[in-house]
Amino acid sequence: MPSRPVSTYKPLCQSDDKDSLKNDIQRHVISSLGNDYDPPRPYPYYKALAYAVRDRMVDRWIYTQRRYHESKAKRVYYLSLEFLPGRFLKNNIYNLNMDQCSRQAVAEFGFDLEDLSELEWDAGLGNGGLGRLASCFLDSMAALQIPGHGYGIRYDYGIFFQTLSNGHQIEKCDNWLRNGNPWEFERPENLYEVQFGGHTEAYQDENGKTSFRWVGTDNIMAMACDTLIPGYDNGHVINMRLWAAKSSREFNLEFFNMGNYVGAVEDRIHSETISKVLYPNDSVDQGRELRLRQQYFFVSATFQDILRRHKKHIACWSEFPDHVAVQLNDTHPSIAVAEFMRLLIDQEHLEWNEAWDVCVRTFAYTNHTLLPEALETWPAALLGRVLPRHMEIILEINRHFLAKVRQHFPGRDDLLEKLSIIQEHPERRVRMAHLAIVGSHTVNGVSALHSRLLQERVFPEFVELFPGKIRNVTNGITPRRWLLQANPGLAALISQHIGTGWITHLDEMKKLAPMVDDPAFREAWRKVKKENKQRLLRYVLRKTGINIDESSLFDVQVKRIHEYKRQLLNIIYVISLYNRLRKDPSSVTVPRTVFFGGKAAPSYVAAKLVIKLINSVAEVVNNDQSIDNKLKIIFLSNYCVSQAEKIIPAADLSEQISTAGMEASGTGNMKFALNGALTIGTLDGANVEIMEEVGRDNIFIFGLKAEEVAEKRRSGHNPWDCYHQNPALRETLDMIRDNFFNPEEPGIFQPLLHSLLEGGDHYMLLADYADYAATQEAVDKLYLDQDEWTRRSIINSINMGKFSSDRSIGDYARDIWKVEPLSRADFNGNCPLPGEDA
Ligand code: 26W
Repeated sequence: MPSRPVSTYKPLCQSDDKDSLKNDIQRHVISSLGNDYDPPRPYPYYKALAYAVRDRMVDRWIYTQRRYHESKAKRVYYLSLEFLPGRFLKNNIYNLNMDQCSRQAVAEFGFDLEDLSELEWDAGLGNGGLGRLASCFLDSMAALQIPGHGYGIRYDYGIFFQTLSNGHQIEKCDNWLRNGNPWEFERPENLYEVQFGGHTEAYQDENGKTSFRWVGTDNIMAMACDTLIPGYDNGHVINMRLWAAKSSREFNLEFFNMGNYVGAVEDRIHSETISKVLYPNDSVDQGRELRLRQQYFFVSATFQDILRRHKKHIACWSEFPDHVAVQLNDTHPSIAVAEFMRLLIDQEHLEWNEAWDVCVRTFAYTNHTLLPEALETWPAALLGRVLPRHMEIILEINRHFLAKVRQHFPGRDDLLEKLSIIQEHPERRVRMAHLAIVGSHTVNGVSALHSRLLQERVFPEFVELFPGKIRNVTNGITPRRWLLQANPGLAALISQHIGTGWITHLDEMKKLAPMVDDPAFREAWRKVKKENKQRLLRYVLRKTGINIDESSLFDVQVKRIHEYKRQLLNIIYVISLYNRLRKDPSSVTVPRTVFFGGKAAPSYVAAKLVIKLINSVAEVVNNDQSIDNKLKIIFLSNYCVSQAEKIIPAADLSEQISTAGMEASGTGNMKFALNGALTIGTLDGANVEIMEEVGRDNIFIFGLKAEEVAEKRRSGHNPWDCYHQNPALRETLDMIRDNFFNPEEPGIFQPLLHSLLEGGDHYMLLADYADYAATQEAVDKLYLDQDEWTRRSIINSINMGKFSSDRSIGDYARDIWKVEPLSRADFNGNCPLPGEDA
């Protein structure tokens, strides 16, 4: 197709004023939704508004595409099995600067934008931090005008919907597409074919060279579903392209012609299962065949799409990495290394070394975890069966790699085994992290501490072999969703004093530093927090029927439930607080509401038991009239992005209490601090850098450091010593043992106690308990001094500049991708004049 110059693009040019928006909404109610516009009903009006907003993005997107094309800018492809965008409506409205006119438009139909927005189902296509990070990164790429694309899978069912039954987690399927999805464009007319299974065969090509082909495969089609991601007030719109599996037409036809109609339909259903469901594990790899198929399905479709876009514009393959950077979000898409080699060698007929050079210069890989059980490996037999040609290529990559290892470390056969992409015992498996490291030019961890531990503990020999390859890019969060949108009161207060520059330059929040000493400003800051707490309180009342005291300290731990995140440490402390209250209500000076939220992987028995324990304790504590309403425990079911937006702005205290050395970064920690919560946390992940930014005096740090945890594990830690030395801890553990909270189901919490006392307390809960409890008392003490608390709250919030995902994306763009932002587009809702040069 001939290229279409920017200058000839004629936008449809819907204007963003209220009246044209109203017009479009009613038009969509009629012609897109087939409804009567009168009387206005909320759901069709929500959807019609979404369509009207989408209309305004499409113009800008096409325009952005043309600018990429014309400028021949280098592009970034962010490959991720997970994206966790949450709701789109308000986000898109804010980013397009349509806030005012949208509110007015819907108000004139009798609606409130907040209420309409609640009708949208969260897009929950991710498990937790890694998926949400991917979505924050897309927002920042769009904000910074970086030519970027997100690629992933359009799961029919996202992360499960969590309900509680008698305090136990119950998983329900998240049928998020049930009412359709007004944001996406499905593209059934453009499909790519993805191969599976079959076998490889050698043949002589026309020059007599031995080549390989992959034949006899089962094929599945990939259909693109595009969701547009607008930058903040800049006319730049990027695309998140998610693949949905479709049955291959030919294959069906064959069955059909054989008269096997039902067989054909069954086969179709079978093919389409590939993109049915997101795997709900956020750390332990279950090694299921369908998961491998998902990974390859999405990688194959993505590379066909990338090559289609770039092939015709490059003179030779060696310049491909000057046009394309591919970022692998964890090892989940790392089969891409083998796939790209296959395409270059089998289809493009490059020599091995030439292809390898192109491949390594194209990829970079982000590691998100130090947990050994989370490092993906695939049984060689399985990989060989599902992707036989890739298995051959991986073995060849490994042969070349091990030759390099031998050369570098002569006589060190132990290292060959350690570094090999293939693990031999107890079963032959492919180590995807090794494949990703070897196949990339850069590997990064996600916080300073995590990157250092990666270098020192997990991959020291790789550091020696590839000096400078393993680096750090500290994570970040988008201030558009996590402050502007989630906390409009605070955003308005900030803008009132320093203008709106902070929205795209979060460092500018520092301009508020002099205001810390202004009592009126502190008062205004407190007022916003109070209103946010009232908003959350109303939500909790609606959802649980529980009344909470708005003046109590809102103490919050929301994140996936995992032993290393230590929700158990938190609830054990809460029980000890309860015990103090039972003995003497006046001994506790600060009333607290302790919030928990988070999902446990369905097969993670210990994590599910922690949920049950929290709920059992809540049941007893919340119904105990003797404690003067000084303690409430709230487990909010189905924690998700939209719920986080309600909880985080209302928090006083942010619990970031993982065992040091185990949380790669954390990003919730950043969201809370940005919204003025004080952190109680260990020196883990990005907490370390948060402390550096806000100052040691403005954060509650406790517990063992990463090195001390390692040392204690080596030298042996005796949990019984902690038990015997701390009467409050002992009392608490005894109550759990004696079924105080679960008289109806005696013994159910024994496994938790066992892992603490008999199982060696791997996560150092008991080792850190005393310091945690003492630090919680320091929290209470400070909370009594509301003025000082507010001062520190402000200091936290205004020093979060480093944790904007704009900074993270800026680092990636400059240091890893080597891409330049496009200059600011002229297209800002206004049509460029014909012939005008953008
Ligand atoms: C194979 C199953 C699986 C699925 C997801 C294994 C591992 C994962 C992710 C690595 C889990 C995850 O979300 N990790 C989190 O990534 C965040 C973004 O970098 C970090 O802030 C968190 O500390 C890290 O736990």
